[in-house]
Amino acid sequence: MNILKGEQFAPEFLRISPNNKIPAIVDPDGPDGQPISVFEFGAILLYLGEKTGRFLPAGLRERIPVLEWLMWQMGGFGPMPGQVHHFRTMRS
Ligand SMILES: N[C@@H](CCC(=O)N[C@@H](CS)C(=O)NCC(=O)O)C(=O)O
Repeated sequence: MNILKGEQFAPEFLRISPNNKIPAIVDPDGPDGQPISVFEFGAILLYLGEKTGRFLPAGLRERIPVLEWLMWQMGGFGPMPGQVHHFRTMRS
């Protein structure tokens, strides 16, 4: 997916990622053995953590710090370099 060429707006990609953003994944071995697509960083990480049983502790006390840092990444840090990239690209 080359976002500099606008490939994120292709209809087949929008079916996977309706907000035309990467990352997005397709897991051919989703729930019940059926394929599933997931978009948004946080949703992808939660999905993979749930599916593999790794990096997302079952206990609430252990899970909370993982969720705290995930939310920090999604709402605090993540958007900043994303916007820098977007506006630097748009400027030129
Ligand atoms: N909220 C999204 C943001 C992802 C994002 O900003 N992706 C950028 C690249 S870093 C993108 O795909 N931009 C393409 C566009 O906006 O057309 C997430 O966390 O997954």
